[in-house]
Amino acid sequence: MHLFQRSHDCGSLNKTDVESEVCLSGWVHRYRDHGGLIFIDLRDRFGITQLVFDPAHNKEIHQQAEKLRHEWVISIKGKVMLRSSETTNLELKTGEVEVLVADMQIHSKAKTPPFSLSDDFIDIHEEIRLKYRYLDIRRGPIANTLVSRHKAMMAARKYLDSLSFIEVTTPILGKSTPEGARDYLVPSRIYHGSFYALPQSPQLFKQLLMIAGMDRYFQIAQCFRDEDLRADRQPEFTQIDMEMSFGTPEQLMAIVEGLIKAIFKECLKKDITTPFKRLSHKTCMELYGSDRPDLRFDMPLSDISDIVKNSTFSVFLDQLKEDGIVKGLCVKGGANMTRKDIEDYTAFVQKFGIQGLAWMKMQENELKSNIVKFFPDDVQKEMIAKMKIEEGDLIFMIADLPGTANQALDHLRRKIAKDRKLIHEDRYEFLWVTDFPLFRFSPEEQKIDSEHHPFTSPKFADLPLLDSDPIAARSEAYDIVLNGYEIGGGSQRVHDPEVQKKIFDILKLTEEEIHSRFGFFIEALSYGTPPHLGLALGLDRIMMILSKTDSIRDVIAFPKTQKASDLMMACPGTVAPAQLNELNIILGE
Ligand code: AMO
Repeated sequence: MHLFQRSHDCGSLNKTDVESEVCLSGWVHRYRDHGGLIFIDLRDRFGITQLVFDPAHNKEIHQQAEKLRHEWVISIKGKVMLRSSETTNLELKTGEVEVLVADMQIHSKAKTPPFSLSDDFIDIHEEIRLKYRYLDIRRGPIANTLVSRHKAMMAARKYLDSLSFIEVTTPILGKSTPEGARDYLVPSRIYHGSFYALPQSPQLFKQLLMIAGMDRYFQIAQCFRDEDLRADRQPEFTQIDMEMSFGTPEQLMAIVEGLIKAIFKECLKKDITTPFKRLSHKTCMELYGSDRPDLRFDMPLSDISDIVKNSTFSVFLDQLKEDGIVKGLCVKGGANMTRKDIEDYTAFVQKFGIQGLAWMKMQENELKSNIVKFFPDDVQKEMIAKMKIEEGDLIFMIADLPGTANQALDHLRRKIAKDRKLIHEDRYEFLWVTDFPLFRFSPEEQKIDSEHHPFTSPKFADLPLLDSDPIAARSEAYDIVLNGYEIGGGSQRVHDPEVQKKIFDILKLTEEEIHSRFGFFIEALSYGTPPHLGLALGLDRIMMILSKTDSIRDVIAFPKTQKASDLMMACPGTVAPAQLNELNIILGE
């Protein structure tokens, strides 16, 4: 059979095409038999066009059309006709016209799909959508996010190319990189007992490319991390990864802001305002209890430890004696909360290990609550001034260790904002968080870890702290936050092998570990390393926010479930014994 040659896609015909002979191809989206005339909505990625089969026009083709069913794939030839004003469909791009079919090829029939593809809005259980992902994509909304993702990648490539960044592909089979998550390992067939690790990011390769003199690198890179999954995490995800030599953090931040601007312009036709806000990690934690605050609403936290130490409220005083803090937030207009609301918020913070939630309401110009009597007038005055409490407001206060109090208040702040609809959903609030601590101490494991990764440079001024008080040292690292999501992170790198060695020592890596894990890298640093810095943006998270969805799976063509499985391919799966033999792997019981 000679395949009809498509002249237009299904989203392009309009009034100006009336009387033209056209050829369209696509899927049968809807089928209506109006006693005689058959109407078919033909769908492809670009849109929908109405076809008309008229027995008076072509009896044989009309008879063939009677057999068509949903999702059959066809091509047609026909003439574009103007629809009457009563039948014009203004919701469709092609709604003013229809095609009177003269000839048709049926390419393939379709089984009845497990869910309807002709209605974008019906809620289908995600498991079934993931099992039949190719049908889910055909429905439309996911296809739209994929198109948008493509535009973002094209915009990124164009923008970075214009600034002399070149895209270099780095290996997928490599050595473990210390990004902090568990690796996905691939056993070697040739070297029994040896493994490749899939990259958690191209971190070491991009630094090696700087040592190699490539100056400016980028890559739209697939990364793999075997970690606990959340709504914004996938085991396999995509970064827009960058690195540059001889630059400053200021320069890099301006380049990244330009990159994000280009992506937003391309995908949303929106001009975002730059430069983005900046907060040091310390201030950010003080104000929001989190290093990725959602700034689409106000409601900062206030540390009132110094004020309430002059109260007689023993719950607060006891905590302050135990190195705790007292911190709170002010809910504007919150005095209308009921006892039940307050009880619910108390139960909510208890999930984060908090004992209780203290509250006061400002009504008739005085603070009211069951605990006000423990707070002398001057203490109340200071609280009112610091927390900016006004008539009709409510304050919540938590006394606990700083980490616990901050975590609970961060969650409480977000929950109240959601419940009281305080979030400006149409806003994009970017924030740079800078001056992170270089290390963090893990009390459970009694050991020091890198806050980012071990190649992050200490702030120049804090270099002496590496010897005296490493935990106090700050890093030249910066995260970028959008609407409460961490969408990227990066840093100035260590380019001095001595400093790099000192950091490994603080991390308590033995000579042997350093040698076996990073020996090649330390050696590379010793052959003339330019000062360099970089950053990686989480493309999936950016697309998630741009597409206004809460699930990262909605912006990935073939995502994994929360339990890291692919329901369509039924993977991970078992392999043939012969394959295991080749790899010299014996499975345990
Ligand atoms: P980092 O680990 O901060 O930095 O990762 C950069 C960004 O990648 C995104 N991201 C994820 N997205 C989806 N699923 C995941 N499991 C996931 N993990 C991370 C986040 C994050 O901000 N090599 C460094 C970058 C550098 O220093 O240049 C790195 O990978 O948006």
